[in-house]
Amino acid sequence: MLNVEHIRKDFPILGRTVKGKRFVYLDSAATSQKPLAVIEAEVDFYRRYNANVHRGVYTVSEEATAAYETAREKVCDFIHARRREGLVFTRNATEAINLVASSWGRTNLKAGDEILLSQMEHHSNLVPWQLISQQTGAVLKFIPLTGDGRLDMEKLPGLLSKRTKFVSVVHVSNSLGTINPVRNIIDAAHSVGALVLIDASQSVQHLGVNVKELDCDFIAFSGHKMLGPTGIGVLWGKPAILDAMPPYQGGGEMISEVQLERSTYRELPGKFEAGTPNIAGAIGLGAAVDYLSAIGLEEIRRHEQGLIAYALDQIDALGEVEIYGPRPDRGGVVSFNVVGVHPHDVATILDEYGVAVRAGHHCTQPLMRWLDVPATVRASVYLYTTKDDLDQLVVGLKKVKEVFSSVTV
Ligand code: 7TS
Repeated sequence: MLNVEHIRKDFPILGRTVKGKRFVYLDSAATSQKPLAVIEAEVDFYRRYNANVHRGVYTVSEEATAAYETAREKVCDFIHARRREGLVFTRNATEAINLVASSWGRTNLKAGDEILLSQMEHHSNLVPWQLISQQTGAVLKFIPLTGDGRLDMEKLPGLLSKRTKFVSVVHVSNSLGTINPVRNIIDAAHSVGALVLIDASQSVQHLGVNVKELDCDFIAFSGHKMLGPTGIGVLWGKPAILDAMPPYQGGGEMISEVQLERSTYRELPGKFEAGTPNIAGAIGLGAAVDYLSAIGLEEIRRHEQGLIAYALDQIDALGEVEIYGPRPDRGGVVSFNVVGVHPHDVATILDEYGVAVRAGHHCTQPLMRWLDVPATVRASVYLYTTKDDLDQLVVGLKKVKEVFSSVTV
């Protein structure tokens, strides 16, 4: 059992109030809160050993470089990646996916090739592929959904052929909470010779990801959803594949030798890290990984499953609420609508109760169209969430129903 009260003390922001109420943060799928260990790791870098990396021969720069590279090793261990060359620090998951779509796509795709995505992708795993499809003539295909919001795996074989060159799918849906059978998708894609990217933005911090077991070719995720700072993300790729890809951005840091007309590039992963990186962010992410590892993802997952089951029961019991996504197994999100009430109105009233939820399309507009709603309310939990938080959500939702039933009468 997680000692949540103890954990909460590590997150200073959870002690604040909003509109005179206890702050209830139910938007961890958008970004997680940060423990003191992460905040202090960043501050410590700036206070004690701030210098640029990979260039200074002086002590402080060497310390900064060592800390940056140690962070890379920590993240590698966290995702069970054997070789640090495969781990590229990016700004976020979005940049990681753009890197692959652009660098791999420009080099390897041609008219008539196919890229397979799904209907539940975040815009970050959709728009970069649209751009590359427009540039290369490659065709986008989509795995459709079943009625309860899972990938329709029966349709998968019919969507894969030797024309399929790349498959990019989300591990856990940020809007529905669906946990996708990525291992099966990876195996099926590999059997037709396609490469696979897994968008692990909503899974690496909850379920964990083992790149060795999954045998995926790339994974992408953001630091800020896993207790780390904003502005730091990860692309992990199989080193042999990354090595064969051209640089994504050019500039300092990523070169070996520069002539006026042409250049040679650094070895992996430097080739893909142009310019001064987010040193403090990487160090903060390393601290986040340490924090999560010390607690253990299995414990966190068990805690979240209890919370989600409780939330589903409580929200269901309110009546006149539509809940989206599969049950019972899902990630740490509950998306729903109070019948007849716009999600933004729900979120605004909840804010009066100190409750932060996201209302909107969650950057999954095609999925919203499939649900046939403009938007949903989404409550998402993490290791610091309590049943009291969910009770406060329910109190707020009762108020929403009360306010809107009097409006319609
Ligand atoms: N993929 C998934 C599945 C996501 O949930 C998100 C962010 C991203 C990619 C992009 O991450 P970024 O850090 O590069 O922006 N999802 C959300 C969300 O659900 N609410 O706010 C951001």
